[in-house]
Amino acid sequence: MRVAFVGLGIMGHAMATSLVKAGHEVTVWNRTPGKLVEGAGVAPTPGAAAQGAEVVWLCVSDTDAVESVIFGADGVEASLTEGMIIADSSTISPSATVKFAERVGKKGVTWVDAPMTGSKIGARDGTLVFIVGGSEEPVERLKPLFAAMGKKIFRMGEAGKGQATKLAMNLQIALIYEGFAEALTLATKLGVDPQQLLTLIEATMVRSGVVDYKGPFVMQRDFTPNFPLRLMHKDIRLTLEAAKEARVKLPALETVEEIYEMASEDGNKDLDYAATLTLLEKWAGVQVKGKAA
Ligand code: NA7
Repeated sequence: MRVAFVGLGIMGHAMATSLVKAGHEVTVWNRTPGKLVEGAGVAPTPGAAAQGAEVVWLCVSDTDAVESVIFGADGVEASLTEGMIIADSSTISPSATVKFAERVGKKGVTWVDAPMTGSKIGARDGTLVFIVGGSEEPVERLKPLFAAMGKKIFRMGEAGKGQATKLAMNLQIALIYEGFAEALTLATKLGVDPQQLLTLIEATMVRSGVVDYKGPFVMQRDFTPNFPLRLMHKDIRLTLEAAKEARVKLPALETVEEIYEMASEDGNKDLDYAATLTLLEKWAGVQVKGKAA
């Protein structure tokens, strides 16, 4: 398929590379020039990238970035023609997604929100899981592209429902990790070996995918970003906004948001979100260390 790929960050670069490897005809655009994908064409603007494309795939930071690459100066909008699909893998506001979908719908263009989970490693290995909102027909047409970049798709309903579900998923990741980080901090302060605590967690119902994944990194104090703290913080804020719009109260997430705010102020925003642990350690006056650290 002819695909315009907009946004070559940690995730987008790997995803566009997977599309090229699967034989699709890809043209890329990135805000900061100089980021290239081997085998793909480069366009000077998002609008130019979208010219003649069947699908415009987005992977940019946030709601404002999506709005600007689609509807801003030199944006995709001027190149939209009937039958095109915009697929958005950025994690953004569900209600803004519905508005964007309505606006491009007037030109006969369908919007599919396709945020994903699987982080940097999933994007590199083409094993992402896509959480999709949009009508069945365009989602079906996108299947070869999903297959090139991921291992599974879950269609959750019409446009916006992918984003809504993604926020509900990240809410859990943030809270589960925070529970793990608080447990490690308390146990260390009370003189328990954190490595032994991790072994116990893994042998009991306390075990979780989040801890399976993050535990080994934390034990080695490796906070290089698989999923940067600043992006998880953005998702937490989006979740709280969506909750406010829907008049839902999320007291635990509100507290975790404050921790992310302070951890960012402490200079951790470009590290992995696992680095929120370092703030708890600072307050407790301890450092969690596994045997390998
Ligand atoms: P990164 O690595 O922070 O990359 C973000 C990308 O978004 C990068 O290409 C940025 O371009 C681009 N960006 C950011 N703001 C804008 C604006 N205003 N206009 C155009 N392009 C912009 O994030 P990830 O790849 O890890 O994640 C991307 C999304 O997937 C995000 O929503 C996650 O939550 C999930 P730059 O190179 O900085 O010029």
